[in-house]
Amino acid sequence: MKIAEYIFKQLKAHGVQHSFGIPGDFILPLYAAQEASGIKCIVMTHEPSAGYAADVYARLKGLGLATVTYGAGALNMVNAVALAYAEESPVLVLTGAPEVKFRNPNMLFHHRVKTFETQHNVYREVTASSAVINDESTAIHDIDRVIETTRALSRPGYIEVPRDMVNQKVSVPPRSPYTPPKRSKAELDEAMAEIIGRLRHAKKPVVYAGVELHRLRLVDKLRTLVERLNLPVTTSLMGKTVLPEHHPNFIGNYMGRVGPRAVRDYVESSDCVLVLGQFWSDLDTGLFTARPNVANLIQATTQEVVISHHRYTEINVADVLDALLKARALKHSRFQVHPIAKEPPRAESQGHKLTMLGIIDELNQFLSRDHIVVSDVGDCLFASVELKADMFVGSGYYASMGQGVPGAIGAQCADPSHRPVVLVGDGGFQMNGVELSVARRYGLNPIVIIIDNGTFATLKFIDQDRDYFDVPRWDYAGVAHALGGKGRRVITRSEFKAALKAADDSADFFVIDAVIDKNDSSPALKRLGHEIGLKFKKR
Ligand SMILES: Cc1ncc(C[n+]2csc(CCOP(=O)(O)OP(=O)(O)O)c2C)c(N)n1
Repeated sequence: MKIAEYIFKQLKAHGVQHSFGIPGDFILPLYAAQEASGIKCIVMTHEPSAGYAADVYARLKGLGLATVTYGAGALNMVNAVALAYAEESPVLVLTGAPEVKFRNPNMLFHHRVKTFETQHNVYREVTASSAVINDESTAIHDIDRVIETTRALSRPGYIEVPRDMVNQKVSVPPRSPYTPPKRSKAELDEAMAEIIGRLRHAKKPVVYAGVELHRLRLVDKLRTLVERLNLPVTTSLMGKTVLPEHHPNFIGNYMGRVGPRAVRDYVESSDCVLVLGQFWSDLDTGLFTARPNVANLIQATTQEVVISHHRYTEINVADVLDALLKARALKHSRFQVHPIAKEPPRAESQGHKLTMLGIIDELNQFLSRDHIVVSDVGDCLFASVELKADMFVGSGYYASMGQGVPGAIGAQCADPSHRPVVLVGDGGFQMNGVELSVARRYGLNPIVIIIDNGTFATLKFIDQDRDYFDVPRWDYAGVAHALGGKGRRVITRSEFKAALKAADDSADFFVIDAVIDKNDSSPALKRLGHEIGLKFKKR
């Protein structure tokens, strides 16, 4: 079998049906093989977008593929792959390269930087596994290793195939699949005795569920567990929709003093917080203001299990979930989901003009089980704390602007049964909103809501108003029309509501230019600004 045939056959076996990229001369033979394999390449306008689209595709399908040319292409995508690494998304980067036989240091092929290896060296920093396929005898082993590691660790992988290796024939040895690290039964027994003991005696337990459950494909097990034991569940921004938010056991997003007060009170008054697959970053914890009492914490991640102050390093969150589901001692346990205190009514201060609060409230009425929300970075991400969604994707940790529109393309390719609703700031949209022309070309129809405040509001709330935060005003509805879709500018809440209805009725992509005041923001961004003021501004 030819090397390229083998790569695409393996990727298809893992459910990959699309790739995202831009062709270039060093990757043309791979593109031809990709086409022959039946994997459809979505050609984006710019490589960072290919990375973002592959990332969101990977989050939803368990493996995503970005196919980019050597140097100018692959190096142009590094930031998006860094995001995927930081947020544990299994993206495979497949790149072409100059022929092995021409790799003489004195030969200056175009797109080369320092050496032929520069690109691979850069990618080593943002991937969990990588290989340059320059030897037929190890090719199959290397390809298997990178694909399996990408899946198992849910972190990007990198395969570079020089042009003269693409169609080399290799024999395929019997597969030696990835062997996961050994688990300790003794550790698991001891930890479970403690976890079950704590749970059984808990008066007000709560599950704080994180994004790793999604990446490790454990969301069904989480749901079974919380329904069986009737456990309340909170998530952070990163873990948003690990449990669909219309589920009766969901109590809201927990982000310390930046999230809703009632959720914070619930979690911080719990005597047993079962933290599953959560990593504690600054944004996710509301600048580390999420501080449940460590003595009440049971934390299980992909790496270890920590109970109060002691840790077990040879078991992980998957082991704990499995053991909890099997635990006979919990068979008759049913806990209580205490009612969440109602938030005080929110004042719409600006008459009938559209505000962030109005946008959130209207979206909460509009969003259904048929939508997936893809949020860019900016106040739209903070506003999402108060959005009730069943499917949500956002860069809540690495926080790279520009993921929204291309991410929606990846989302709709991965799951055509959910129409993407993109939330994006005007700054974020100006980075790569033009990818909507790609959406149109491939028959995709996201609804794109641009929070048009004429400024980098997030930075303004963190710092103060500055000229260099201004975002030039564009005619976004006009841009949508020029790219072949529909668009509408709205300045009142009722216009926004009507635009959502029109977007819902439209089969084309639909841009809603939601104009709000420059000084307006979501409640969460206001709270974040306040916390930043307390922590950093006085320095
Ligand atoms: C790729 C990238 N560049 C720069 C930043 C820094 N940054 C964080 S928020 C922000 C402003 C976002 O502006 P906009 O998209 O208009 O959203 P708003 O804050 O106004 O809601 C910037 C520039 C970033 N997070 N990502």
